Amino acid sequence: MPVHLINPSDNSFGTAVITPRWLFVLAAATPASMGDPILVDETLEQLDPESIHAGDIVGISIHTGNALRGYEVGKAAHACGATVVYGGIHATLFPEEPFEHGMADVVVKGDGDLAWGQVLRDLSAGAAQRIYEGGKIGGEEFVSARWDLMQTDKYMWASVQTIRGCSKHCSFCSVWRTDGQKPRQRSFEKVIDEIVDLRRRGFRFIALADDNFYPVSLTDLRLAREQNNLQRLESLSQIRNERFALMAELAKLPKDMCFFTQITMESAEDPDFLDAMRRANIKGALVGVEAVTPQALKAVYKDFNFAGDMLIERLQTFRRHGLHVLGSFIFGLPTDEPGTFAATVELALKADLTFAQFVMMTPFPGTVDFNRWEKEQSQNPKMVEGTPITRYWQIPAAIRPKMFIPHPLMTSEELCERTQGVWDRFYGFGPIWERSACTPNLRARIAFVLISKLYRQMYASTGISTDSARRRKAKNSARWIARMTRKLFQAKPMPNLASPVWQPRTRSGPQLTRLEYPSAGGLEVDSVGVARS
Ligand code: B12
Ligand code: SF4
Repeated sequence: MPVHLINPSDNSFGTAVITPRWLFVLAAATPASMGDPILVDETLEQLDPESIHAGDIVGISIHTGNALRGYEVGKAAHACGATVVYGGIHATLFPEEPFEHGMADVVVKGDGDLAWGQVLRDLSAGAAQRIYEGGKIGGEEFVSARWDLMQTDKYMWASVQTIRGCSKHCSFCSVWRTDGQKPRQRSFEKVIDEIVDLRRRGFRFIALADDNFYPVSLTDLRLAREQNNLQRLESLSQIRNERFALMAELAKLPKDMCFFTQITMESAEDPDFLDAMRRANIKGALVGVEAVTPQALKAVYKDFNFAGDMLIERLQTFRRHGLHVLGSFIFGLPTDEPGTFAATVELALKADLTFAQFVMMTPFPGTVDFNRWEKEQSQNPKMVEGTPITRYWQIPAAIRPKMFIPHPLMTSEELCERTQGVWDRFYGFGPIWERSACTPNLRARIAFVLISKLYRQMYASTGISTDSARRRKAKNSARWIARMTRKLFQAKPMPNLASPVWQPRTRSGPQLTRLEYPSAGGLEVDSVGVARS
C-alpha cells in the first residue's frame, strides 16, 4: 500500500521559503513496514493525480487557508481509488467537514505523531476507524522529522519545532486552544540532533517553528514565588532551564547557522534570555505587536503588550541585544481608524524593525473572535453563492470576500487599500535599502533586499490585493525572486559534522552536556536557568 503525503496549495512557486514540517514528521511516523512515503508539497508543484493508484493511502494536511484545495486533492485521490486521510488544524477543528467536502475516509484530530502510525496499521488490517483522536501528546513523544526525504534544493529554510502551545489567550489566535496553554517542550538533545542532520545536508537557516519561544516569563516566576506555589515554581523553572540548555547547545553549533523564531514581546523584559538567544545564533524573531493603541490591545486580550513610546522602546530592546524583529501587525480591528494606518507604519519604521507584516483581521476558527462572530451571524447569516460567510474557506478564492467582519468605520475596499499602502511604504526601495545596512557585506545586503521584496510580493500582492492583474504579476515576480533568493540561502553541506554525544539525564532536569563541536561556546546553565558565559 503506497503512502502519499500531500501538502495542498493553490500557489506553486517552484521554490518555497519554509519546509512544511508536518510532511517530514508524518513521514517519520509512517511505519517502516509501509516503505518510504511519497511526499508532495504543492507550494513547489501541483500534484499529478496520475501518480496515485487504487489502493494507495493519501494523507492530506489542511489549515483553514488551504482547506478548499485540500478537498480538491482529496476528491482527486478518491477518484483514483485511494483511501483518503485528513489531518491538521482545520481537520481538528471541523472533523466532519472533510467527509462532507473532501471525500474523506478517515480524519485525525490533534497531533499525528502517534495517531498516523495507528491509522496506517488499522488500514492495513482493514479495521480503520472513522475519526481518530490524536490529542495533545507530551513533548517527549514528538517525532523527529525525516529530512532524508526532503528535496534539499527547493527550500530556503528548514523548520524544527522545539515547543508547542502558548499560555496566553489572544482573541484572534487558536493556538492556545488547539495546541494547549501548557507548553509542551522537546528535549534539547532531540532538537539539536535534527539540526545537526540539517546542517550536514547544507541547511544553515532554520526556522524554529514554535508558537512562542518564551514560554515562561519573569512575571510568571514572580507570581508563583509571591503565591508561594512551590510546585508551579519548580515546573516553570524546569521549562525555563530547558530553554537555556537548548540555547547553550545551539551556541555550540557551527557559527554560520542562523535561527529565527516567534516570541512574545514580554521577552524584552528578560535580558538574560535575549542574550542567550543572541549567543545561540537566533538572529531574529517574529513578535506579535498586533496593534499600537492600548484600547486595541485590550480588545484582543493582548494587554501584556505595550503601546506608544514604551512599545518602540521594547522593540528596540531586541535590536540592542542583537536580535532582528519581524513585527506582525493586524489591521481591521474594530478600534482602527483611518489614521491608524499611518501611525502604525511610522511606528514600524521608527522601532528599528527589520521586517514587518501587516495582516488583515481574519476570524480563524477556534478563536474567541470567530466564536463571537459566528454567534452574531447565527440569526441572519450572510451568504456568498449559497455558502454562509462563517464558512468562508469553502468559498472559491475568486469570489471570496477579502474581509469578513464588517468594520464600523471603513469599507473592506478601504481597509485593503490602506493596508496595501502600508506595505508599499514599509517595503519601498528607500526604507529597505536603509534597513539593509544592518548586513555585514554586499552579498548579504543583496540577499536582504531580495528577501524583503520577495516577502512583500508573496504576501501582500498575492494575498491582500483585490486586483487580479497585480496578483498575477506579483506571483510571476515572486517565482523569479524565489529562485534567485534560494541560492543565497544555500550552504555547503557538512556531511562530516559530528553528532553530539549526550549524557543521560538526571531527575533534576537538563544536565550540562559536553559536545564535540570544535567551537564550543562555553555557556553554562545554573540551577535557576540563568545562562552564564
Ligand atoms: C511555523 C508556522 C508558520 C510558518 C511556516 C509555515 C510552513 N511552511 O510550515 C510561517 C511563518 C510561514 C507561517 C505562515 C502562516 N501561518 Co502559520 N503557523 C506556524 C506554526 C507556529 C507551526 C506550524 C508547524 O510547523 N508545526 C509543526 C507541525 C509538526 O505541526 P502541525 O502542522 O500542527 O502538524 C501536526 C498535526 O496537526 C497533525 N497533522 C498535520 N497534518 C496532518 C495530516 C495528516 C494526514 C494527519 C494524520 C495528521 C496531520 O500531525 C502533525 C504532527 O503532530 C503554527 C502554529 C501551530 N501550533 O500549528 C501556525 C499556524 C498553522 N499558522 C497559522 C496562520 C494563520 C498562518 C498565516 C495565514 C499567518 C498570516 N496571517 O500570514 C500564514 C499562512 C502561510 C500559508 N500560506 O501556509 C495558523 C493557522 C490557523 C488556521 N485555522 O488555519 C496557526 C495555527 C497559528 C495561529 N495563530 O493560529 N506559519
Ligand atoms: S498570538 Fe501568540 S501570544 Fe497570543 S495566544 Fe497565539 S501564540 Fe500565544
